[in-house]
Amino acid sequence: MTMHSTGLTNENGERVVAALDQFQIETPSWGYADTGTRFGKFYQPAAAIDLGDKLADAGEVHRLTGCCPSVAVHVLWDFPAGSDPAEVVRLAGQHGVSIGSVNPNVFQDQQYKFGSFGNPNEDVRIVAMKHCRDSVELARQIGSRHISPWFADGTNYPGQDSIRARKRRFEEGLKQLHECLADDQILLVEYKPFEPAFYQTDIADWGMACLLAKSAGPQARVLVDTGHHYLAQNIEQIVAWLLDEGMLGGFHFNDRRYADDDLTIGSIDPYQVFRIFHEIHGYAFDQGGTYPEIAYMVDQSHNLKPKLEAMVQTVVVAQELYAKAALVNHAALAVHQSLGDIVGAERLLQRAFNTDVTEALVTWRRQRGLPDDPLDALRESGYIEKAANDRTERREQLGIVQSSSYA
Ligand SMILES: [Mn+2]
Repeated sequence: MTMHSTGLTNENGERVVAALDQFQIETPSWGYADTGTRFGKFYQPAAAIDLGDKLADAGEVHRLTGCCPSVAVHVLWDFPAGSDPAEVVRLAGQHGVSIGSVNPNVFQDQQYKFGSFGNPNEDVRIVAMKHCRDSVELARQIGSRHISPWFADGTNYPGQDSIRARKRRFEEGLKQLHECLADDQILLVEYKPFEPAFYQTDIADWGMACLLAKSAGPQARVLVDTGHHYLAQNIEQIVAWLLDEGMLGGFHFNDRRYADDDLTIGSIDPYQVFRIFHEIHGYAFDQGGTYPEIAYMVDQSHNLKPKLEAMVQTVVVAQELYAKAALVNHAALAVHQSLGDIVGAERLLQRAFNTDVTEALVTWRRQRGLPDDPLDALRESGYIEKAANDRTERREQLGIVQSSSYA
């Protein structure tokens, strides 16, 4: 058997390289700033103060990993009134990244106490729609293709509002929002079973998201946030169904042990992430090797781990699991499946999962002039210490207090 310079067989080495070449991950601007749980924040001296810092950090992650060329932005947090979109695009370019998905914010303001698109008050629905339409327009100005609203909508008590009326308000709202998309823009519909609403969330699962996306129009897709599922839910099955329906638009990567924990991906259950990626590689194999367009994004905001380290760790773990999943021999798998050979089929997955792809990843990185180990390189670069010093000084000048109280 000939060996590739990756330590794998030639065929497997090529599979890993081909997989990594088309796997890009968008990091979130909010993952670089001081954010935390609803109970409190633990501030980090190196946390980004403004959008410039966030873009610099995202640029550093891309410089180290070579696979994170875009940054997701939050309209309210990153584009305060009066900010110039062209200037933001220029700033991103200066840091070697581009602006990716645009996330409207219809959950933070006081008026959204009873929801946004699902709110029983039409005046609030109009305000929410205007913000979302403005976000689509902003996305168009900065050349962003993905509009990714997250709706905190739902109710906390039985009888609080009509579930069917809320459903219809969402159908109407998403349809209206879809109407203002440019031809190449995609509306991502994200779902979540609970929190902050604890009786019913208006878009609670992939089925509701899929129905709403289909009724909204041809440019709407479902966004799978890996943390937004009940315990024991088979996420790869959801992914397989969405792929088969042509409705999988993207992912928000994170891991969880209980609910929406926003832990680094693969920290709790790497085999689940592997199985999700396996469905995607299998789908592409069935399509003659063509991969569907999927927006891979990170949705994590670390309160305990150093933010930049957690981001790089997330990216390299995702790459590793994506590469492992690419090693499954789909033709052989089909044979096992047709013979009813369950053990043989399962072993193909287990063998791929247990294959050490470290060397293959190093080879891929060296060929692209990237550090062998992006996390080691980050630690050795002194970037975090420098950011901590510079930003602490700037906070003092700006009078920003990283207060220990809840904010
Ligand atoms: Mn999310």
